Amino acid sequence: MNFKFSIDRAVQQLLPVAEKNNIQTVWDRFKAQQPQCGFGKLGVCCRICWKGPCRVDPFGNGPQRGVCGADAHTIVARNLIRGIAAGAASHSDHGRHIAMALFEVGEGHASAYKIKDEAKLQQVAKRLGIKTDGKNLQQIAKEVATVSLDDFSRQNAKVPCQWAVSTMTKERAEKLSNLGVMPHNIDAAVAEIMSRTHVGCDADPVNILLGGLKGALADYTGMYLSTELSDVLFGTPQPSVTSANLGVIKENAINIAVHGHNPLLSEIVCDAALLLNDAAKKAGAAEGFNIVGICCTGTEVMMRHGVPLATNYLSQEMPILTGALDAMVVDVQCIMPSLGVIKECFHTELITTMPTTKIPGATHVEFTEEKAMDAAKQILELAIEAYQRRDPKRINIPQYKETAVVGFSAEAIIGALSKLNPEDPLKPLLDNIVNGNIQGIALFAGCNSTNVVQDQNFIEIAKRLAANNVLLLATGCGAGAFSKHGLMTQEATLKYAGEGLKAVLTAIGEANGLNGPLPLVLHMGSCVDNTRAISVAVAVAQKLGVDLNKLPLVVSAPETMSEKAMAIGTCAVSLGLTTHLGTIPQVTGSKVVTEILTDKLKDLVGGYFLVETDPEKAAEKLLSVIEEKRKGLNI
Ligand code: XCC
Repeated sequence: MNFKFSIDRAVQQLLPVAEKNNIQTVWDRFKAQQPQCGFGKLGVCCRICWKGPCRVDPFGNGPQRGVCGADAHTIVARNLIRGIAAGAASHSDHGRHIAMALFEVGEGHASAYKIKDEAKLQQVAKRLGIKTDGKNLQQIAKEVATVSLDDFSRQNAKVPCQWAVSTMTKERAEKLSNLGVMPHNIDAAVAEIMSRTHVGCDADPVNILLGGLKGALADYTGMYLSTELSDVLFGTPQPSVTSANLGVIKENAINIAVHGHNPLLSEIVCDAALLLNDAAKKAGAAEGFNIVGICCTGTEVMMRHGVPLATNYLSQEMPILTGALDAMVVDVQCIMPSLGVIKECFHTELITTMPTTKIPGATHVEFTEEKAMDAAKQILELAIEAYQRRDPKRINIPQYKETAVVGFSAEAIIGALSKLNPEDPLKPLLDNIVNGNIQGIALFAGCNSTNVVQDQNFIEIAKRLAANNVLLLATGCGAGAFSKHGLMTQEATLKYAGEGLKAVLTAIGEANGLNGPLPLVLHMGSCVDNTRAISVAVAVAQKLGVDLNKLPLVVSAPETMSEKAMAIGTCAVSLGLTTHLGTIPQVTGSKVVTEILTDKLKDLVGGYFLVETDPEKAAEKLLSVIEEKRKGLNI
């Protein structure tokens, strides 16, 4: 197959290395899978029971129902919402882990952790209705953790998840409650999806999809508390300057990549690397330890400590191919099993850390909150040992890296705006939206996929929107793409932003002493951090006295692939936002489901999915949505 795999030049440099060494990469395996199963792609393959697998003939000639009688609509809807359940479970398990760590801190255990952002703890407590007078920080932490954990265990279905209702507009919360899709318990919402999609239960595609919305809102709840409680424990991100792409790997250092999603261990690895840096130097690495990031764990430490990002999802195998990565430490989610195979061809130590994510070929160092520092030290020792095995002749570090200004939490954005108007920080943003300097806001989220030339859709759509004065925000692997390609810089603003947008970003940048504009794309964090963008949107909506679906705000996941992304996308739609997908979701085998997702949901919740694989057309469509919303607001 002769196609371009990635626009990332570092990847382009290393793919021939893989070929020469007979190493299969994600793109080789994608090629080997062609042609992929058409039934699966349409979502009409059902593997829910052992009478099957069954599939519906999309051309109408063969069977139209599975053995049990489920038709294409039932099958497609069930498959989709099972994906949403898996996404919600993943994000929420991450959230539970953080909440448990906060609880331990409140109890006086888990000595590696402390409360780094007291103001945020107070603010979260207030939002959750917890009285704080006369209580010390530890007590407050424990109560916040307990109320958060209640969102995983409440049995009274009449009481909604507190992290959901307390963070959205009142109107939205009411709408979703009236639709019966507001979850009362994250775990129950996931379990409900699994049970209603068991053989012989829910067969009505509309009802099934409503279950999916509920699952997506459980995902929202889990994401929200993950982000906020991580800020409490590790600090709320503030802007800092760092860099991205494989050039961040250093020949003279012991390079350790942290990969996955959960910051609980990677934070401590960063602390331990500072403490033990001399050991690395003693082992011969002049520059000591060099921690770099991959995927969302990378993003978490990038946002809080300016740790450089090596790469995003699709190219996660590449750091090993540089021959200079000594250890890759993984926690949970988006970790390719192939890493265990590829690392066999190099000296790299692959280290798994979570009981639920073990990979054949990896060394397992079990992580617990109580013994976090011990695990981190053990990991550093393994990296030092691996470094001794490094073969200098095989080192091939692509010298590509771009500056990236990162760390735009909601607090950081409001803080920057407050330099223009301390009494009313949102006013300058609103004024500029009203006067058209900023036409609208686009949040880029989601993954990379082999179905798209890596990073291309992100970059092309963003440039087009920026030229049309759309303010750009990004999270997850989308943010990874922008940071690797130099779009999180002041230079990118000067080069690509339309005049209005440039003027606003420059005014904010100057007011904050940056001697120039804010970067073209604001890095808001990992995927759970999509809620940071939602929190700004909610504040804007509340100020305007409208609901979220009225705002000129769009979401784009132009290279999406994971179940978590299915959950996030559905959550954005449930919140009323038009959500673009640049890959075709596996639902097109059902006209009913496709119509609901791309059209009918608009009447129900205000949001819907806009599917467009062509980046140019996608940008045009997103711009028309923004225009339509502006008209609706009479601006
Ligand atoms: Fe995973 Fe978060 Fe997707 Fe990236 S964006 S591929 S889910 S790492 Ni979350």
